[in-house]
Amino acid sequence: MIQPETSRPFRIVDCTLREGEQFALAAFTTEQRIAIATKLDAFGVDVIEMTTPVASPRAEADLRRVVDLGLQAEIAAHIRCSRMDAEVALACGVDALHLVMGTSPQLRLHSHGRDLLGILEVAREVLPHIVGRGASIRFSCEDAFRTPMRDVLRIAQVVEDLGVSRIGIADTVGCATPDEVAQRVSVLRAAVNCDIEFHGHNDGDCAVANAWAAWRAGATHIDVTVLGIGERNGIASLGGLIARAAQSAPHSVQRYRIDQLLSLDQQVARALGIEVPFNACITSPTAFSHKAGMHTKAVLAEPTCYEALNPADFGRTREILVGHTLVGRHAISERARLLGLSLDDASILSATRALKNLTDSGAISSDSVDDFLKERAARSTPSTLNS
Ligand code: HCA
Ligand code: CU
Repeated sequence: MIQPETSRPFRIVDCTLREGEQFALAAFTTEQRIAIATKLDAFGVDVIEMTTPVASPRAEADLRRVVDLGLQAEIAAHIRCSRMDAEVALACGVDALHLVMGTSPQLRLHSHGRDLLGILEVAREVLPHIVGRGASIRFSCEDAFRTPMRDVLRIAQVVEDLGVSRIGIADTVGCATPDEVAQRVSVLRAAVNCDIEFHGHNDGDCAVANAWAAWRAGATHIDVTVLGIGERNGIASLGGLIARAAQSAPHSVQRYRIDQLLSLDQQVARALGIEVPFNACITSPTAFSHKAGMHTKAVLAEPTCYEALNPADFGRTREILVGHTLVGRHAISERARLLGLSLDDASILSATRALKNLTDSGAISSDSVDDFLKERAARSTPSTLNS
């Protein structure tokens, strides 16, 4: 059952340097990894998950480098449920081990080839050697939403008894809906005492909604990446989670430097060689741009008419677009006022009409609109007053 909004905070597990590295366009250098980790830490994410150190020599070296930065955030290594992987990660000095094991019929068959008892056997074999070694342990059920819930519960109870501090439930293929997530997380919540982490892919465009449903149903930790990058079309984005939370539970974002989201998104976009996507929450270039006359009229009177988020909270500014055919007279009047031009109501109306005609065949820049308005103002001012 969905619980009401809660004052319980969520913790952000940022996976940009793990899941994000599995994005088709990602190939971060050591310097980029360090810069991204440092920036994530300044933003205030609670956990920074990094690629397994057994992936490559540089993955191991960079994990050590990031651990040695001594950041506030916990540094976690994402590893298979394997003693060997865990030993390498522990030797790097990580704060946490994030173990993952496929649990769905598909992954049992085609990934590790073990049935439920086999999965439990591996957990029983590995966990006693790594619990109590100075790193917290999270055990995640990969593809949990295509795994029978009774199996998820069985695994969760066994690994909790073996001493893990958090259980992960992953929507690996992005098939879950918010209702299903709420349902599964609340059942899991009732069955275990340890923390619960949700990791959700975006194949069905529900990643942020699912993450939100997970938190409301009792998850303590939410996985995100900067810009939502990851395998295929990625997972919940940090900006999306913050945008959701800032509206539905504003208290929960107070611990994060939300004014740094824009530069964080821009930094990762640069490292990927892309622009911040046009539809990114909060940080897209047009996230606070208003265009149609009906919108701009109301926003100029009262911004909350068409803004659920205050751009100033994120260090952003509102933009009223004027160089297009949907422009309205209130937007033109405001533009004239900002330019210090005195145009009466009739002049504003005729300038708006003229602009609409002018831009019907294509938008023009705001600077061109300014020139246009200045010219109209000069024309409507008697020349004797100009001298
Ligand atoms: C992967 C799969 C994973 C793991 C998530 C987790 C997923 O290892 O690439 O560790 O909770 O989506 O299931 O990202
Ligand atoms: Cu994933």
